[in-house]
Amino acid sequence: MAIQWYPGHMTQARKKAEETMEFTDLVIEVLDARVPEASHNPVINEMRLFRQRPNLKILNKADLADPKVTQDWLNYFNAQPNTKAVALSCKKPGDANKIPKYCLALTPHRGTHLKPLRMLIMGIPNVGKSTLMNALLNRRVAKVGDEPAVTKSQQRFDLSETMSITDTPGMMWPKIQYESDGYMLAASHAIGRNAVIDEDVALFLADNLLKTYPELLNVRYKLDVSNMDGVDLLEAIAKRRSYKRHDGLWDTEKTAVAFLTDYRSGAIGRVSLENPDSRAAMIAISQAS
Ligand SMILES: Nc1nc2c(ncn2[C@@H]2O[C@H](COP(=O)(O)OP(=O)(O)OP(=O)(O)O)[C@@H](O)[C@H]2O)c(=O)[nH]1
Ligand SMILES: [Mg+2]
Repeated sequence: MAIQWYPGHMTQARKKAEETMEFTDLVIEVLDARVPEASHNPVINEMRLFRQRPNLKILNKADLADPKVTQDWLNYFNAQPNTKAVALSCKKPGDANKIPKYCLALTPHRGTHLKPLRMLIMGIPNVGKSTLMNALLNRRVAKVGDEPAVTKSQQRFDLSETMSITDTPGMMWPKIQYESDGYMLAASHAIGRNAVIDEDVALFLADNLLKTYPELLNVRYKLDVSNMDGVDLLEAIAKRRSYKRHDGLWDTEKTAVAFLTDYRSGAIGRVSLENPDSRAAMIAISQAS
């Protein structure tokens, strides 16, 4: 089942972003460091390139991602033109302080009283845009929360007399091209729960993590996961935790939610769901079929 989520308010958010882009000098695109390409909205790129705005990509939630894979992604993005990529954790005090410096380096003609630097924070839902905004301003101006579509409208603030910053509502795009991207986004909580079935998403996540981080799963769930597939793993977790329904069957829904929560909170460990090589392979297979 392909996951698609494009609620009505995002059409409005897109129109508003297009308007603001005209009066923007640089786009700060916030990505989820665990799924950096899957969390990249192609529509944001179209808008940015139409106005030829440079791009600072932030691989946020780096505290939850595999540091080695994050470094591979930074090398990959930093090879792109007119782009600078950095990894950070907006929740860590001080981590966002280096952002203005990177933005100024990308826009050498802005950042003066005459020509202030106008930055626009964009990205899909729940990647930490508003957390970044609050960190940059060092006060809580924007509401944040671990669910998609918390921010409903744009908010602009002055960082200094020569810099301003605008937070925007999370934006999806009308059609997610690759099925696995939909699952990665749902696992990472960028997609509304009304558009997904938790058990399906948990199964995708279990299969993905079994391939790349079996040791972390062994430790977290006190199991031997060798020879297990996703279904086996979720059933083993249900058994270990005694998640049973009233009718005596294993509670697959409760298990799925617990497993997803463990991933989202970092309880399994620092993991990435894709790396540049796995992404290239996924695209090659998809194009061949
Ligand atoms: N672990 C971790 N969590 C983070 C980080 N940045 C943000 N979060 C959490 O991610 C969740 C979403 O943060 P928001 O700032 O509301 O995300 P947003 O992109 O503004 O989301 P929308 O407004 O819904 O589009 C919150 O629970 C934050 O606490 C980070 O660097 N690390
Ligand atoms: Mg927000």
